[in-house]
Amino acid sequence: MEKDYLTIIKLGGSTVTLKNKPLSANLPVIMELGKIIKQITTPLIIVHGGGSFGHHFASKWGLSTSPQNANPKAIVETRKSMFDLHLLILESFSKSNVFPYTLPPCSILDGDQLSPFTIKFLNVLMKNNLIPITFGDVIVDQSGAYIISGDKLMEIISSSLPVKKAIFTMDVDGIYENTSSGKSLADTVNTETVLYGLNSNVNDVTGSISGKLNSSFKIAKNGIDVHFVNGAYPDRILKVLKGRSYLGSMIKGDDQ
Ligand code: IP8
Repeated sequence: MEKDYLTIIKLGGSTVTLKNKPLSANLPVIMELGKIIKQITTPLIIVHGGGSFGHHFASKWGLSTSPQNANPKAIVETRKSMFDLHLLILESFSKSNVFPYTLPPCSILDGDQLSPFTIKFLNVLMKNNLIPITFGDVIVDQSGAYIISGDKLMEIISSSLPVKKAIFTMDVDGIYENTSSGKSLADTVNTETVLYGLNSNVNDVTGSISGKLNSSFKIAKNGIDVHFVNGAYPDRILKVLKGRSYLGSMIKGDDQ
């Protein structure tokens, strides 16, 4: 694969679901995202979050990002909800002739890296005009059962592949900073930015905005620009990819 070649997009749970209404997909937004993704001509890998599907059951059962000896029912119920959401996304995308190839995290990971087979396989999929897609899930290994977030998957993918841009969609316009007059959208974010509204979502077992930023700073350390846009306005994704100005926030690769 060429250097600096690939785009990775995380469709945030707050974008693809109605976060405060359990088990409700945001179908109109998913549909619009599909239409925009259809227009992306460069290689792409998609990750999606759990929103009111995965997080609903993870909170109900007390699953978290720390490994534990979990009830099998907790694992299966939480995973099933992610598959349900995933199928809704696949169905919606296929109406826009967008054809993702599903890869649950357990099929691509070797510890906290992509397996060597996965790296070859992702290339094969993209050469066959398929868009690899994965999602936050419940992992089970020797240490127990734990949630892997889509943000962590973005981090893992970007450390193994020649990613040029990473894009996170959110239900707000980007990352907000504290200012004397309250809050304002931060054009660029760095480790000095005084952030507004951290951990505002109590039902998010993977850390909400602070978890996302944590992963994003790690991605940016690999020299990759990380962009945050409102998923309800998916044309902003195309603007990012075309290098045009857009409403949103970014962390500049290597810029910390
Ligand atoms: O929404 C969480 O993924 P995220 C997945 O990307 C589950 O943090 C199963 C809660």
